[in-house]
Amino acid sequence: MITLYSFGPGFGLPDPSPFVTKAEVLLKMAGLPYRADTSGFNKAPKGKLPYIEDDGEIVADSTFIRWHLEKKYKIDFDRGLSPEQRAIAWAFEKMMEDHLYWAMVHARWIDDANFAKGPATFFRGIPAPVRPLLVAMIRRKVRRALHSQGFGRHASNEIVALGTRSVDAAADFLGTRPFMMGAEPTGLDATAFAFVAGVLCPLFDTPLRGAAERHENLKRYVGRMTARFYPDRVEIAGCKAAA
Ligand SMILES: N[C@@H](CCC(=O)N[C@@H](CS)C(=O)NCC(=O)O)C(=O)O
Repeated sequence: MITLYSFGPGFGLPDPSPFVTKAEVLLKMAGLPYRADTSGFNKAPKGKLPYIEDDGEIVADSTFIRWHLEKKYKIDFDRGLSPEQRAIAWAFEKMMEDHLYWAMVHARWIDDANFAKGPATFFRGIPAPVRPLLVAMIRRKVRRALHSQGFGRHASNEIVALGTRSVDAAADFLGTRPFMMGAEPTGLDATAFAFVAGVLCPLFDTPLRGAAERHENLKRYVGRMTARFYPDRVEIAGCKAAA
């Protein structure tokens, strides 16, 4: 059976990491049995989650996980899409993963109140005497990552403006379709669901959440994906499960 190394449910989301949620939804879409293991972060081959172990083979990174599933299990997550649609799906996926993601990281990790409600809770298990030092060190690492990527050099309102443009683009593209690329879910939906739910997460007070909440179609979309892939959940990110 495939093992998905994850952080485990958090913030009311299937996983605090949109990349882990994406990998989990891909496994659900594929109909492959898997188990989640939350003890793998220290052994993560690229220092990040998710990664999977499949019959002794380790595959790290959500996109490589997707390609592994497609190759090994002869799945085409973009079944029925034209080359042009596949190109659009790839572009939207990477917009969320490599652009919107950083606006999300900024909202969760840099804003003090959001940090206290969210990421700070990851460190609850660390002995109290060393916790403040460790938390400060990891937060500094995230700040440096934001700076290297570039978003961290902008003012907060500029970061929100960039993130909002991506949220609006996703909403405008989805339009009245049930799923991002049409009537049925495709690979992009694993990513879009994970990121839109992450942005809508009611735990965090962020202008970016406000931007997403203005799009009724995005909220219904998260509810639709919840009904399809997390049938035991009544809601995710404040979006009621409904087909
Ligand atoms: N490109 C990777 C990104 C994964 C990623 O950024 N994971 C984050 C959580 S959202 C992580 O594990 N960060 C830990 C760290 O950087 O120390 C993927 O698609 O899987």
